[in-house]
Amino acid sequence: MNQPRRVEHQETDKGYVPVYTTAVVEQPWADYKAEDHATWGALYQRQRELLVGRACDEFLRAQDEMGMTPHAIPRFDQLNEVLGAATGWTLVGVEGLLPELEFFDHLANRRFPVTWWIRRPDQIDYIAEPDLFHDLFGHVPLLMNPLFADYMEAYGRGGVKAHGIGPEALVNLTRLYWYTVEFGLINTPEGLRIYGSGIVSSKGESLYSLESDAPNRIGFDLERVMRTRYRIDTFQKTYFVIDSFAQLIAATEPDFTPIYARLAQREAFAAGKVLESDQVFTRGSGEGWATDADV
Ligand code: HBI
Ligand code: FE
Repeated sequence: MNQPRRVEHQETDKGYVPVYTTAVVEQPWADYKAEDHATWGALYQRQRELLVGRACDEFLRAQDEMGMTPHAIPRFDQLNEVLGAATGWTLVGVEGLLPELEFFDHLANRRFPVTWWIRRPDQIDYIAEPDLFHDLFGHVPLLMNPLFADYMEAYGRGGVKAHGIGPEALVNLTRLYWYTVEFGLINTPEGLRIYGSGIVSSKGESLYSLESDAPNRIGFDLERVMRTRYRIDTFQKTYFVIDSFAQLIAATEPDFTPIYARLAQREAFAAGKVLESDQVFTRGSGEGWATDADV
């Protein structure tokens, strides 16, 4: 098959206009340039140094178990052997962001879509859209963890159902993904640790999420999270903290239909709001927060 070429996304003030393609593509491993492998290696090295003592042990251990190294971009087919044996998950190559239903359907079938291209060297510190580094370094390792692997499948199944219920249900469910899979923290006897992919794949947010005084850090509560708005172009104003991956599984056990009905009657919360009922680990100073309205 002819090798996919990266679709150049038009840059906008929001960073990018997502290319919502649904095609599954082979990883063009032989086509990666030395520059691509060097970008992977630089990002891998830097994040692994940063994440010792910051990422949860399950993440770091899983990444090593998968045989990921800074020496070259990992091969999806090799990772799929290890991942398949561990939890039955498979990586599939994609062009970029998928329409939500396609994305949910992959997760519901234990397929994780991984962007096949990696950012350019000049984007090493920030890229708005998920590239190979965000997906492969950030999302894939925890799929080795049986509990998290179950959560991701349950999330996909829930997403397919939410898509059938309507757009408001989807918004609520997308917030759950955002504040757990992408930007979640976990409490451990040694203190708060990172498990969210959006954090572990970002140098700035790996530091900010644990060490800045600006954000709130609040105990995870399913409906509280599903009512909390977020922005995609700044660090989080609030991080939600789980006690364990088992807690995530337990939270997604019930049928969400009555929850969506309840939430439809209630207003959403601004991203930086702290509620009386919140289990507050740290109340943020709000320093440096964008003042314009939250989404
Ligand atoms: N597509 N490839 C890809 N990766 C994602 O993480 C992703 C997506 N499409 C939609 C999406 N995430 C979010 O809307 C989730 O909250 C569903
Ligand atoms: Fe992501």
